[in-house]
Amino acid sequence: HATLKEIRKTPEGILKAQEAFERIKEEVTLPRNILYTGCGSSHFLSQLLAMATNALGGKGIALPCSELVYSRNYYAINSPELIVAISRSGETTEVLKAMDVLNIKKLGLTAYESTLSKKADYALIVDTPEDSVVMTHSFTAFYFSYLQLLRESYGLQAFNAEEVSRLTRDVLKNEGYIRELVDEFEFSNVIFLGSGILYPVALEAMLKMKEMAIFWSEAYPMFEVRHGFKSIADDNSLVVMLVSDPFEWHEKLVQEFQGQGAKVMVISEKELGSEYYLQVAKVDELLMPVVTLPIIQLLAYYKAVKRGMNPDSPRFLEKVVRW
Ligand code: F1P
Repeated sequence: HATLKEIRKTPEGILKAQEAFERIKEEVTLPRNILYTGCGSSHFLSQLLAMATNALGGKGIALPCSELVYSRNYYAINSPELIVAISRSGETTEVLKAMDVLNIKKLGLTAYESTLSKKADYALIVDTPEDSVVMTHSFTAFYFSYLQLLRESYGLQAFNAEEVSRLTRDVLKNEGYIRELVDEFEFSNVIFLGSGILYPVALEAMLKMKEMAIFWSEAYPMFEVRHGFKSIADDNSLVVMLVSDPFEWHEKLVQEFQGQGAKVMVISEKELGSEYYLQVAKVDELLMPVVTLPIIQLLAYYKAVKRGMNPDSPRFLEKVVRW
């Protein structure tokens, strides 16, 4: 499947991301106040980038393109200096429309020379083309490339791309473990949990499950799940916890779900008493999406295969949504 090949290309994608960053860094210095927009996975990426902007001292807000076009009066859009429009294809109708709503500079984040890249004042083109309908390694590469630009713009040292690429290579070594998990435990629903920068990763994981495996999935901010939502978890459920900086609440949450009969998979630097555990290296928190995304993509991929689905071209979905 193209999808699997593309997930496996993540380490190479990080190097392509670095090249794209190096091409644009002399031309563009990002301002402090930035509005991010995209559709589907690209919207979840816009949430990641808005959070990274806030964490690094700027002000970022993220809206799905359709909300920006039709309902922006409901959102606190405080005079942004730049719109960052994200689209793998660069051809999605809504993203092109969203670029016209505010008369400010635009940066297009995309994989191709496209309508989006031509329409934008600046283009960050990350050379990670994909055949699959669903976004995988391009998502991770877009995130990394833009993160480098944010750091450079805000006077911080960019990350070492070679090292980050190596980290993703290590993470991908868990492919066999994930395939075995999916074979061994035939869960009938899955909940992804993450806090801060890992919350949009949980949302993207939820979408990957729905898109690739046509499978019911949920995502919540880590501890918010205890307030009612957890009722759906039972002995048929897999709960995936994406954790940076673990502390005792995380262990208590693992136990709470185990008490309901659910099985928990923890992705973190530390073991927390869960049935399944994937260790990731201790990294800067803003790099956690880079090391966790390949894992949740593989999980959705193997669930799709197990369910006899074709993750390359899922039912009812198209690579580019136009109207
Ligand atoms: C946006 C998008 C994808 C999704 C699906 C439909 O595409 O929503 O995220 O996986 O394929 O399109 P793009 O604007 O990033 O090309």
